Amino acid sequence: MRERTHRVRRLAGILAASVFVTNLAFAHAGADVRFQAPVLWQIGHGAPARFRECWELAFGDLDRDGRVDIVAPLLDSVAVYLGDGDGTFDVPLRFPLPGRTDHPTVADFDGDGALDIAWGGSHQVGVLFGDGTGRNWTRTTLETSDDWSAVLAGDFDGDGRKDLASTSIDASGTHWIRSYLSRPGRTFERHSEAQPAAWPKPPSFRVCDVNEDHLTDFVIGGSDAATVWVSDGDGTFTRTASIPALTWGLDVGDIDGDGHADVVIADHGSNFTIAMGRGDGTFGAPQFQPAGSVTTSTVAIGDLN
Ligand SMILES: [Ca+2]
Ligand SMILES: [Ca+2]
Ligand SMILES: [Ca+2]
Ligand SMILES: [Ca+2]
Repeated sequence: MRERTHRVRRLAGILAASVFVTNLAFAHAGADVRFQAPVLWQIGHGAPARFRECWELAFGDLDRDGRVDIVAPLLDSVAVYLGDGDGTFDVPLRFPLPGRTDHPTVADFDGDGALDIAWGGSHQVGVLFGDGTGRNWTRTTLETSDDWSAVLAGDFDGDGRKDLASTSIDASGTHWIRSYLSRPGRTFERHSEAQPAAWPKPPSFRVCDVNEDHLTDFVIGGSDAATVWVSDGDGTFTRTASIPALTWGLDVGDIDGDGHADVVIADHGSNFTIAMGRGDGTFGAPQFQPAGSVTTSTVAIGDLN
């Protein structure tokens, strides 16, 4: 059993972001759902959040003990919080990166059964290959040419092994979708396509198989629409839908139970924008769901009752 120094139960001085640990208490009588008090950690870059700045955590069992662990972005590193299984986490382990990242993602890219961490950021896309302990990582850099990149993980070519894709902006302002299809020996087959569609930095995005062909697709937010990109299977993507909405946050899931993925968008207004999927990569006309008195900036789909 690994040595535990001391547990992180609460880190004071939250600067900009917090997360509700998945230590949830459900009362199953009727629709009465209660949560335990949240545990707070500091993440981000050690500075107050800028306008529309967004950091995201990645989740997975990095040390293969059956307990969920967390990867958090920091200014010049990622922090790995190994879960204790009761809603608490060990002291975070920091692993340096060559620059800033906002959205680390977790998947097994080399197919060895141990989760790896991918990141994109300023002049960098790379992978930290894990050994299944959560404590030892081998860093590989895949891309350095773009001013900024964000990464998505999924099986884009359908061979059963997780691949990497990035959305990026280069020094000339050109937007790119690049893909890195996983190949043996921790190598990647690269594809790059310039795209006319613009998205903010950093965008909101989610991966999902929206056209039900078992190839991972993605939905990405933009300043006037969220666009749906369906995988062609060869490392390229085709835009199949554009859902008009200023997109601060979005999520993809089957919200009406018809088996097809739907999109919900938080537009920083008083409504959520909802587009029902048809299962072929296209979506119906946007509908609007009042959000009450709050301003919508992020959204997550889940079965809460
Ligand atoms: Ca774990
Ligand atoms: Ca791996
Ligand atoms: Ca693959
Ligand atoms: Ca698909």
